[in-house]
Amino acid sequence: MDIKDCIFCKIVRGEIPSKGVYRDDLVYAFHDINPVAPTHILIIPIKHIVGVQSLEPEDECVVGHMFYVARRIAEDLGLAPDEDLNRGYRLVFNVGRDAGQSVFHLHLHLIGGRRMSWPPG
Ligand code: DGP
Repeated sequence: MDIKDCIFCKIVRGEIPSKGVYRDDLVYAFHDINPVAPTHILIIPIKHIVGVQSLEPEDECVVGHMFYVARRIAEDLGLAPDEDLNRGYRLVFNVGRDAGQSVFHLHLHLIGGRRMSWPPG
């Protein structure tokens, strides 16, 4: 697929509206259109990367930054575990169609606000 047709590239460029929660030079974070929990945020690189399956060594910094931004957003939204390690949230990369990836622009799901079970479906 051409980058110009990528839904998340269009969101980054503002061609598709989104409810943003954070943006900097490397990443953009916004509310998932189809939330699976009270809080469901997607953190994506500004640069088009298909997914974890296509990461290159030069992408290590942006992936690390995605996790740090996820931590900060989770704290801002009151999801961070307390001193007894209660509460919490889940961070997920779906990698490939069998794992549930439907948008082929790298994205980290930040999901929280309810108890979650394991293993995932
Ligand atoms: P995945 O299945 O892991 O590829 O997750 C893709 C997510 O992207 C899915 O939870 C729904 C979300 N999504 C798809 N299209 C849009 C959109 O146009 N806007 C927003 N905010 N989220 C979208």
